[in-house]
Amino acid sequence: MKKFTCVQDIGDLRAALAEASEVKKDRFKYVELGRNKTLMMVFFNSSLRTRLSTQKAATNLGMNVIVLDINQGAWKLETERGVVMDGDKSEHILEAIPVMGCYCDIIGVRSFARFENREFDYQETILNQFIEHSGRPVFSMEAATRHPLQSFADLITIEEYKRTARPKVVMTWAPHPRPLPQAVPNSFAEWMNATDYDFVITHPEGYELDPSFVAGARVEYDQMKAFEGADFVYAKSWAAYTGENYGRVLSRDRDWTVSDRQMGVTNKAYFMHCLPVRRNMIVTDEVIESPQSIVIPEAANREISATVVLKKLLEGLG
Ligand code: AN0
Ligand code: CP
Repeated sequence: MKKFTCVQDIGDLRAALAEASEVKKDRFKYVELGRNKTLMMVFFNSSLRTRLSTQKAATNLGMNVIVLDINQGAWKLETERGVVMDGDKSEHILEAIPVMGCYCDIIGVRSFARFENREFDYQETILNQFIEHSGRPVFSMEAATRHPLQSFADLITIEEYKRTARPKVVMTWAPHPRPLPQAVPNSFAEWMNATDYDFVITHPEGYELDPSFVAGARVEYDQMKAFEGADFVYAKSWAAYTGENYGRVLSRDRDWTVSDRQMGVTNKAYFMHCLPVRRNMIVTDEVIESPQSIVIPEAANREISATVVLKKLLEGLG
């Protein structure tokens, strides 16, 4: 594998899931693979799980790890070409990226949507600059439009907990005080659409996602109807995508907060969320603390998805 930014990059999902369960049985099985190889993780945004699980995955594979927080100690980076750099940015990303590439073998990048310009975000301008200019295999640690390490971990988790061959998986929008990226819901939809699950998306009007991610999924605006018979409930807040409203919060309606009311009409659904989660905005204390909540095993699987992805990138170094 030469890069990992979307579901297509991982190849056959069955094979990837088989690798995940192999790694989960013995996470140090490939500890020789990464000897004298260096992973650089570059963060433009905060992280707890991605930072820790990806570093752990790299050490499972015997790699060295360098972490750079762009906003804490690095020079402020200009990202647009052609700008006269007479403001507060000291360095251009077009030099910074190839320099980073000099010191490592693989680069992970976290760079969220900025919500200033939908085209800039949806063209994955920052991630693609890394792919183009670093000279190294690049993987996404959540970019502007997708969070594939999360979605892969989500898929592993559903496979572990599912009670029927073709579970009903419902992704629901939930309220949040601040505008959050569409990367997690886009990516989850992309990965669910690559399976044969019964996948339903529910959200208030105005929160329609990019149609290329929704693809064949069913969209149901009535949340209670969507939850009927669900085996998995996947909650996430996101800001509006459509037109003038791009990046805006349109609703803080706490009727959409996942509570026992909605969980009561499901097929004893498991509750999932990528975390961090705002309690009593996204989900009630009762639901997230219930035995049906699998948010911690879901987070634990981030180590597994990252180990498989780094293993495949190391194998591709040649
Ligand atoms: C981020 C998001 O919604 O994309 C990261 C989630 C993994 N969440 C926040 O910024 C709170
Ligand atoms: N789920 C997830 O990616 O969490 P972090 O933002 O803490 O890395």
